[in-house]
Parts: sequence; C-alpha cells; structure tokens
Amino acid sequence: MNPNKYTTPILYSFRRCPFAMRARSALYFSDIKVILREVVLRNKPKEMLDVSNKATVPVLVLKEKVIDESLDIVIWALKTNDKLNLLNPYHKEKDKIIKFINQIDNQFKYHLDRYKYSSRYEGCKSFEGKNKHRDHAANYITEIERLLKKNKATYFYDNKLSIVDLCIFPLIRQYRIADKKWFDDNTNFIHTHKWLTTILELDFFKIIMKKYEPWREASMPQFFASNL
Ligand SMILES: N[C@@H](CCC(=O)N[C@@H](CS)C(=O)NCC(=O)O)C(=O)O
Repeated sequence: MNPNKYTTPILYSFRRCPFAMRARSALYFSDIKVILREVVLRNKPKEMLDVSNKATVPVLVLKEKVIDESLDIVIWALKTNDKLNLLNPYHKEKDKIIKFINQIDNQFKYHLDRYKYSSRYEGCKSFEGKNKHRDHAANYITEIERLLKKNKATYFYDNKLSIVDLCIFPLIRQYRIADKKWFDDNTNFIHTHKWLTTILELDFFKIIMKKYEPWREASMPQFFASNL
C-alpha cells in the first residue's frame, strides 16, 4: 500500500527532538515543503508505526520510500536541493564527518541523556551521577572547541554553515539547556558558545521551532516550509 496518498512528503516530527530538529533544518534549507505531523511520543500514531517499526521520530514518508533515520533525511533533502552547498564537507570528507556526527549522536548523547534527564536513570547500574555524565559529555565539547579554535571559525567547515553544524547544534543546545548558567559561564566553551549563539540567531531557527498541534487522523494537513 502506498504509505503517502499526498504528493507532498509527510514528516512525523516532535518539536523538541534534536534529531527531528536536524531533519527540519535540512528541509528548510532545501526548500522542501512537507506535511508536518506533530507526534506525542507516548502516544505515537498508528499511521507512523505502520510505515516505520523503529518507532522514533523523525520519519519522512515519500511516495516511493520511507526514511526513518534523521541523518538520512538530511542527506536526502540536501541532495534534492542544496543551493547553499551545505553538503560540501560530506562530498569532500564523507567518512570523517559522518564519524563525527555519529559520535555526537551516540557517545555524547548517551551522557547528555544521563545529565539532562538524570532522575530517569537514578538506580540504574551504569549511572555514574548527573555531574559525572555532564563532565564526560564536556569532553566532546572540548573537541568541538578545539576544532572551532583551530580553524579560527564560527562554523565547522570552511567557516560556512554546513551539514555538520545543522546535525550537531540541536544536541549541543540541549546540553546547554540542562544548565544554561553553568554552560555560559564555562570559559572552556567560549567558541562553542559563540557558534551556538550564531546558529540560534539565524532566521531558520525560528521557523523550525514553530509550534504545531499534535496530529490526529481527522486533522487538516499542517505544512512546514521555509517560507511559512
Ligand atoms: N537515530 C534516530 C534517533 C531518533 C530518536 O531517538 N528520536 C527520539 C526522540 S528525540 C524518539 O523518537 N524516541 C522514541 C520515544 O521517545 O518513544 C534518528 O537519528 O532518527
């Protein structure tokens, strides 16, 4: 059965999910309009689970296929239309940048979750304590700091916005939000702070963070597009 009866792609999304934020960022920069279905994570729609048994957002439903990994959505969108050449580092150093993004998505995110949502992990065997996980995650920020400092840059690659910035900023933003004062006062994070602030002040950020009502089967389509 065709999972999408519309000609417009459908994006199952969750506003604050860093992976969905990265997908919406790429869709924004590729000028791809989608029908956005805001998901309540504890009550995921059957329509989404029917097309992807991973049960995570984001999920992009095209006429011909379903893409249910955020990085794949980013790459698909930018390959479709990349007027700003955001894929430049991917074309030039694919393995290196995918490895870097994967590290943030996995190792960094592991500690981020235990720092930001520490109460969920109290009593778990592998839980080392909120601040220990904060400090483990900080090692990745140190690496980000080193890269930005080394290149004397605001952005990661060629000092221009790219897939690397779009993919990792939502996770670093979450890390800051866990304790803004601690992050902002940390003199070891000066370049990362500037980088994050610069990104959050770009026009696209307001658009990708627009609020949508949770989707129900009877809902009228709500659209997400760069010009909305
Ligand atoms: N590797 C996936 C991870 C996506 C992910 O973990 N999304 C979270 C929300 S941020 C989710 O849907 N979790 C399922 C749940 O909370 O039930 C991707 O990059 O798309």
